[in-house]
Amino acid sequence: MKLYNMNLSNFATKSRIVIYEKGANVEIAPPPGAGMKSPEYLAINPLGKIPCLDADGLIIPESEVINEYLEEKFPNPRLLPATPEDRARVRLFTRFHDLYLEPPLRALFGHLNPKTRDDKVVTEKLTELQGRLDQLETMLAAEGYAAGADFTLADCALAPTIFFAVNMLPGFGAKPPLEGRPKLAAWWTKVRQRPSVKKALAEMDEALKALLGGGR
Ligand SMILES: N[C@@H](CCC(=O)N[C@@H](CS)C(=O)NCC(=O)O)C(=O)O
Repeated sequence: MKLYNMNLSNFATKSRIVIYEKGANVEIAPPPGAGMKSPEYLAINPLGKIPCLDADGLIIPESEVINEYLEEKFPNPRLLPATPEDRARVRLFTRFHDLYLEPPLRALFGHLNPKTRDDKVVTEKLTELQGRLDQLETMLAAEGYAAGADFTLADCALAPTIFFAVNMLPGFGAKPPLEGRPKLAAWWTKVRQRPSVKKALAEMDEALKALLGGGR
């Protein structure tokens, strides 16, 4: 099995955390050719997005589909709970992440440079993102991991995006994501200690520093 990956991608990091957590025998490789839009990669994944799993010939794009597939293929340690109700609780976080929390953050990527940013878009997307972070604060379990005592796919989905939020928001002069959100702050402290998360976020951090330093 092979995961097409870029360390800076928060979606790919979702899947790397799962691979590390499970110690799964999955090769992690960059897309072939000149990146995500190369003819070589588009021939593998016509969506031209990262991540994508080549599951011994079955091509699976979409990080959450990949993660659920990995969960079924490598059931230990389990990252989805035992009951349908608890699984639904975890999936609410992963859907919330993909559909509502991540898009306003992604919309800010093109506006990091103060000289070229569109202030109207920045204000609009920051307002949306702060609202989503408030919603996340109400959703998080009172203690432990995102959905409760156990580390789950919910934590895998949230950690890379919160990493971006923590690193990016101060650059926009925005309220830091952890400020006034005690459950999010406590979760962030805890989840970063998890070895799988620590490793994947260190890789993201290195890639981010290389990008900001112009080295990539
Ligand atoms: N819904 C997709 C989103 C993947 C995604 O947007 N990945 C980014 C990198 S973080 C990408 O490939 N961007 C290039 C593009 O959208 O064309 C998933 O969950 O895997």
